[in-house]
Amino acid sequence: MAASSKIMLLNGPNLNMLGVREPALYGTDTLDDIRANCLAKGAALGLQIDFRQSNSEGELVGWIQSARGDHGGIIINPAAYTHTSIAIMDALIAAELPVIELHLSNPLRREAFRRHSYVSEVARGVICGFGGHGYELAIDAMARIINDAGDGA
Ligand code: CA2
Repeated sequence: MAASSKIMLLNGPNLNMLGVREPALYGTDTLDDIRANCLAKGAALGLQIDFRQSNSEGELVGWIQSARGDHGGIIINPAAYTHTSIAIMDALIAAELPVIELHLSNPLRREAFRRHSYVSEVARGVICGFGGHGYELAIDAMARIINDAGDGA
């Protein structure tokens, strides 16, 4: 499959707990449910979704580095690293790929410490507040970005 049709979809710390704890904030879907929806959405759009989750900042940085030249774009829900990780921001810059930042909740409606995102500074756009459906919206948006780039736009 061509590099541009492979999308790295990364999930940060504690998102493996989805559906098990805090359903009022993050919904009742498990990460496996979301993964299945993403793979189906990607297949419908001719995209391969490389869906991963890690609780480790270093592992996320390594995956971002490996996407360069091998994937067409990065969709990332960095979870709490959104608000703390210059390392993830730097890796995203170095990847030289379109980045979409994604959140289940709307961090701007929550505590003040969630109002700053290092990732937003390097993302093409941000999708937040739509629960698990946001993942499908992000894949749609990335498909449009990749198709437009192929058109020479
Ligand atoms: O809304 C989002 O997607 C967040 O990225 C979720 C992060 C939070 O730190 C961000 O500000 C917004 C937290 C993820 C924790 O996920 C859990 C899931 C179930 C139970 C406990 C935590």
